[in-house]
Amino acid sequence: MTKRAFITGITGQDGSYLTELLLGKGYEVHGLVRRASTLNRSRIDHLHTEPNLHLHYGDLTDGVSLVNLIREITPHEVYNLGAQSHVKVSFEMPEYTASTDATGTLRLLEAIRAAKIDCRFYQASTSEMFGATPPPQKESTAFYPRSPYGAAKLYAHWVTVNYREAYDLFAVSGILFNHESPRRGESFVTRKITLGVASIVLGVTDHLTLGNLDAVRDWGYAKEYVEGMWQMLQHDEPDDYVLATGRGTTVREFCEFAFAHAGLNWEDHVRYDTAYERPTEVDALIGDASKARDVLGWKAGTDSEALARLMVDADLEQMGRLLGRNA
Ligand code: NDP
Ligand code: GDR
Repeated sequence: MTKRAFITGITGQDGSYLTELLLGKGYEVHGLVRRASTLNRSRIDHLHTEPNLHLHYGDLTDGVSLVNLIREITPHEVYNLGAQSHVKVSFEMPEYTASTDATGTLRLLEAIRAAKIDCRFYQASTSEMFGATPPPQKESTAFYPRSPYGAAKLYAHWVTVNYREAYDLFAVSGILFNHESPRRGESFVTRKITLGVASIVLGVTDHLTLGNLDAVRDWGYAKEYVEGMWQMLQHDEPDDYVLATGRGTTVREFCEFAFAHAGLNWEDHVRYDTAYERPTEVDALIGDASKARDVLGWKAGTDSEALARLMVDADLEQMGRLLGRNA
């Protein structure tokens, strides 16, 4: 039997890697795409001739579209990756963030419940839910979100747990720490840094402007994390799992790794601007993923230094090609 998966957020970083993974496993993949005045599908463009990939217009803020799609597709697995995922932007668009990330999850769960289908549900939860609680953080650590994004995701997490307990839905919440790749959105700090390095090497600019360099994050490689999402849905019992590398790195250290890989000294090129600070910051996130390792056999294989190198290489290659130059 061909399994059908429905992915919200298919055009995002994780959605694109997950689609590749599921197509490779023989799934029929259905993805939710938002209508925009320009096509926003660059991360999945290379898959457009795949006969098992189907895209549908819809939005997490539009409950009717979700009800219709779930009824039409009758998926065996639903991955809810769609979100307004930028923490700083959530301070500027708190209501929209709540509608997409919190109520959007509720809308999707209700659509599944109303369709009365037997389907497994994955919720893209986040280490941002731990917020101010000091590391190491694991599944039983107390939540203390520090942004409208973190608070919205916490609602989505708890409503996922509630639907599991109330309606016996196979619903899991993957509490993922930061994960990056060459497909990472350009305004997240790792990608901003690696793009900055490529721009400096190729002579497009001579500096990069950042905010808080002291924040500690646990950065892993997105391609490995989507494997963990899939593994959570294949397990016998629905449960919640942290995915992380277990290593903390400051933004400053990530700069060091990325600039050094291109033979540069970060201090010669990085400037500071308060505009990139947040009203409330999350100081340190370092995950303990031992439950995922013990129960699922999942383990991160790429640390922040290797990640910085692979992202710099990809940006140099891509930007060099665009500019018609070699790095
Ligand atoms: P991205 O920002 O790369 O992708 C977000 C996706 O959500 C895009 O496909 C976007 O569509 C879609 N989207 C945004 N708003 C809506 C909406 N209103 N209705 C439907 N779809 C919408 O995120 P990532 O791939 O990095 O992350 C995937 C998920 O995992 C997100 O929920 C994120 O919050 C969560 N997460 C991410 C972590 C990370 O480190 N990457 C860590 C922990 C959790 P469009 O392309 O049209 O903008
Ligand atoms: P984060 O990622 O907020 O952890 O959320 P981001 O890369 O935006 O910030 C990480 C840390 O870097 C500091 N920082 C800057 N951040 C950005 N974006 N731009 C800058 O110029 C800059 N300078 C310093 C930030 O203050 C912060 O401390 C990501 C998202 O993917 C969420 O969706 C996800 O849930 C979490 O990771 C886990």
